[in-house]
Amino acid sequence: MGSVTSELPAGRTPLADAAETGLKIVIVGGFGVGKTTLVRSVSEIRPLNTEEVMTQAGVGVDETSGVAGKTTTTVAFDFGRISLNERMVLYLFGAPGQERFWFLWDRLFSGTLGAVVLVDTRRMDDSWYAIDRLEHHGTPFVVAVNRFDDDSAGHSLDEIRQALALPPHVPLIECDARVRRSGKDVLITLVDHLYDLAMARETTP
Ligand SMILES: Nc1nc2c(ncn2[C@@H]2O[C@H](COP(=O)(O)OP(=O)(O)OP(=O)(O)O)[C@@H](O)[C@H]2O)c(=O)[nH]1
Ligand SMILES: [Mg+2]
Repeated sequence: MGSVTSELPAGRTPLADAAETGLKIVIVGGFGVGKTTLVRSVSEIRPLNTEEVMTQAGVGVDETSGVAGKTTTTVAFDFGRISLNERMVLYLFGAPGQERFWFLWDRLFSGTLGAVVLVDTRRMDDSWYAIDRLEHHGTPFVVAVNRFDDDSAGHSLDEIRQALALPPHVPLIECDARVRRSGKDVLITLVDHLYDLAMARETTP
């Protein structure tokens, strides 16, 4: 495990004939952490996005502090696809980040093999809900810190692990959701983690 065959830019890529294993992965995290951006940058098909323009009507409802410049928000989910190798395909579901859409999450988690929690260190509190829900569902996850350019505090991964009270076995990595290679590395980390968990289950009597 570890290498991704497709280096194609996002576009229409037919699914390989040999593809036989489809894994459902969800991307969760607080409002505006870059979930849609991540699905968009790694997907080999043009992703389905349910973005809506945030309007004046959302002022006071949509929580935009810390995400100035953001003009759209996900209202249902993002959907994308990436082939990890000839046989294994990941289907990516990006969750909506705003609190008023959180009721959709539990449905989105059904049949999910694993999840990525995207974290913006400027608004770390937003990550709690995602981590709580995943732990509640027993869905394995990795945490990826999406570093924004104006992240002046520059907390180390150790500090972030402590702040989120993450157990040592949960992988924690940095990424740039805008960069395809970086997004793929996050997904590979998750798949490796799932593999390790499955192996550990097999070897425990
Ligand atoms: N500078 C910088 N901007 C980013 C990064 N990732 C995402 N963005 C921008 O941040 C904004 C929010 O990204 P989205 O992908 O819409 O965030 P989201 O998590 O899907 O948001 P909701 O679905 O509304 O919760 C967009 O304008 C992105 O271009 C990053 O790593 N660095
Ligand atoms: Mg989104």
